[in-house]
Amino acid sequence: MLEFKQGVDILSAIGGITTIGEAKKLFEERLDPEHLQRLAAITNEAALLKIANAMAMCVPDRIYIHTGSDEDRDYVRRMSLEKGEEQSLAIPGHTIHFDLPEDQGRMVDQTFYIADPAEEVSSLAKKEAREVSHAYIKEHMCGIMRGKTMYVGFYSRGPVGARASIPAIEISSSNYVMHSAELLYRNCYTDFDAEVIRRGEFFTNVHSEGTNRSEDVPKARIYMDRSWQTTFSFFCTYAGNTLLMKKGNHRFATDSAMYKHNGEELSEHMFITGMTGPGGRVTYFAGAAPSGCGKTTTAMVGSNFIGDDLAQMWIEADGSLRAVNPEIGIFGIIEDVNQEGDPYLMHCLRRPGAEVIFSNVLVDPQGKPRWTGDGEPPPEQGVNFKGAWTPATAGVPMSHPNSRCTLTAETIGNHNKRVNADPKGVVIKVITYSGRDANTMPPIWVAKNMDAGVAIGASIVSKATAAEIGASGVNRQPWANSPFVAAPLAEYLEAQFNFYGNPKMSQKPIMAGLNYFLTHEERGGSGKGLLGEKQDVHVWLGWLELFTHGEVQAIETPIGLIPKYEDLHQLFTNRIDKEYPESLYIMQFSLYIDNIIARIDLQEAAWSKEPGTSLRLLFAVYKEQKAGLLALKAAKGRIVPPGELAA
Ligand code: OXD
Ligand code: MN
Repeated sequence: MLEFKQGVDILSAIGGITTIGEAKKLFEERLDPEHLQRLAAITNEAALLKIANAMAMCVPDRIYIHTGSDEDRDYVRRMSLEKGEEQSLAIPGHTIHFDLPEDQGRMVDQTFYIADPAEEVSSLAKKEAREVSHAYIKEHMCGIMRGKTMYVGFYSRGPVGARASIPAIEISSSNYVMHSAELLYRNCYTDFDAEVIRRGEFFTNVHSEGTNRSEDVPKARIYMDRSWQTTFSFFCTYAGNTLLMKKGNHRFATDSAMYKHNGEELSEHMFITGMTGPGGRVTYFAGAAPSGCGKTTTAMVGSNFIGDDLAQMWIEADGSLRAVNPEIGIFGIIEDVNQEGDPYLMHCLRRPGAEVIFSNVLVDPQGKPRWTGDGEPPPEQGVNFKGAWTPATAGVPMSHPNSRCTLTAETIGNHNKRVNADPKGVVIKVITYSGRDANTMPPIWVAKNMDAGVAIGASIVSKATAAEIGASGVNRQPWANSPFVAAPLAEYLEAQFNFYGNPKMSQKPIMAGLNYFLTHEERGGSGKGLLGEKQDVHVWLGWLELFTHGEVQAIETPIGLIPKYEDLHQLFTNRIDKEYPESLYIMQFSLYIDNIIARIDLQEAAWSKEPGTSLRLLFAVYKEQKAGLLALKAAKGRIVPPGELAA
C-alpha cells in the first residue's frame, strides 16, 4: 500500500519555498515581465510551489514558460539547433540528436524509487531510502541550471477531460527534451488548472542535462518520488531517462490506478490501435509488449492507429472498457523499420512533411539518416553516436540498436487524430500480451476467461533488448509493465484481477497472448530464423478481430483457444496476399507441452515468492492448465499438433 504525501517532500525541502507568498516573490524577482505574465495564467498553488522550488533548487539564469503556441514551439526548436542539442538534416523539419555513448537506453542501475522506511517496492525494482536520495539530489541538482534557461511546460497525459487523463508539469534545461515533449504530449497550458481540479492530482518532472559529459554519466540518476509524484533526472539526455512525463509518470499513473482507483482503472504499457473488419467496423485493441519487442510495428498494422506505448484505461458507466492514449506522438525504436514492414512510418521518415527528431542513428555526408535494417545498401561513411563511422569501424554498429525516431502521430498516415483527441476514449474489445519467446507459446492463444487472461499478462517472459542498458538473458516481464510498476507485484496482480473481474465491466474484452518470435530451430526446423514475417501480424490481429465478433471458431487447448488452419489461410490470402502452408501452421501451433509446463513451473516458483492473497486466483489458473497439459501429454505425447487437438 502506498501512502501519498508521506516523508520529506524533497523538492520543497531543497528549494525551501513553503508559502505561495514566497513563491510569488521569487517569480517577480526572477521572471521577466513576459514570462511572469504567462505564469499568471496558472493559479494552482501546489503547481506554483513546485515550479518555485525547482527554480530555487536549480538556479537557472532565465525562465521560459512554454504556452504551446506555434511561436513557443518554434523558439524551443530553434534554440535546440542553436545550442547544438540537435542538428538539421537534409529533409526540412528533420533533425538529429545524439545522446552520449553511455546514455543510449534506460539506465536501470541508476534509476530508483525514493522510498520511505516501511514502503515496499516490486521485487523487480530498485529503491533508495528517502534521506539518501535527498542528499544526492541536493548535492547534484542545486545550481545545476546556472548559465541555462529553465523551460516549464504544462501537459495533459491524455485528452483533456478524459476520466483517466492526468496533468503533468515538465521542467527541463534541455531544448531537445522540451522539443520532444511538444511532439509527444498535449500542451494544456490553458486547461491545466481545471484539469488538476478535475483529476485531483498532477505530476511534476525536473530534469537537467547538467554538464552533459561522458565522465559525469556515472553520477546520473533517475529518481521517482512516488509519494510526492515528482521525478528528478540529471546528467543524462536519453529521452527514456529524461522526458519523465513518459515512463516516470507512467509509473505514477500506475500508482494512481492501483491506490486511488483500484478496480476501476489500469495504466498499461500498451499500444492502442483499431483494426477494420468486415463491413468496415473498427475494433480497438490494446496490447502490451516489453520495450523493443515490436509494439510500435503491431500498433501500425491497425487501420486506426492511436498510440504505440501507453494506455490509460477505465471502466465506463455503460460497462465498457475504455482507453485513452496519454501521448500524441511516438518515440519509436527505428532499427529494422523499413518500407516493407512499416510503410506509414517510412513515409514520414523519408519524405518532407513530418517534423522528426532522429536520435542515435547514423547521418551520411548528404544529411540522410541511416539505420540498421532500413532496407537500403549500407553507406560508405557517416557520423553516428560514437563519431565518424565507416563499415570498417570495428565493434560499432552503424546505428545504436536503441536509436529512435520522435514524431507526432498525426503525421502518420493511419493515425486517427479525431479518436485520439476524444475524451470518451475508445472501447477496447481485445487485449494482447507478448514477449520475445523463441520456443514456447504459439503465435496466438486466447484466454478462456478473465482470470486466465490476467494469468497471460502475469506470465510474460522476454529476451532482454537494447532499450535497457546492461540487460541480458530471458527475464520475467509481467504485463510487459514490470519496469514501470513500483508496487509489490502481488498488489499489482490483485489490481489486475479487480479490474477485469469487476462486475461493472459488463462488456468484457477478449484477452490473448501473441508471440512473433518462435524460431525454426526451436520448432523442429533448422536455423535461428523466425517462423514468420513482420507482415503476418496483420493476420494475427485480423483473426482476433473476427474471433471477437464470433465470426471464426477456435480449437480448445489446455492453455486457451487457438485458430484453425483454414481461417488463417484465408486471412493470409485476403489481408496480405501470402501463401500460408499447413506445414508452417503445424510448426507454429503445435503444443510443445514440456516447454509450456516448464514455463508454468518457473512462473509458479517466481510468483510464490511474492506474498499476497491474489496469488490464489493465479495459481488456480496454472493448476488447471498444468493438469490439462499433463493429461494431453499422456494421451498424445510431448508435441501435439493442432490437428490432434481438434479431434
Ligand atoms: C520506451 C521503452 O521507450 O519502453 O517506450 O523503453
Ligand atoms: Mn515503452
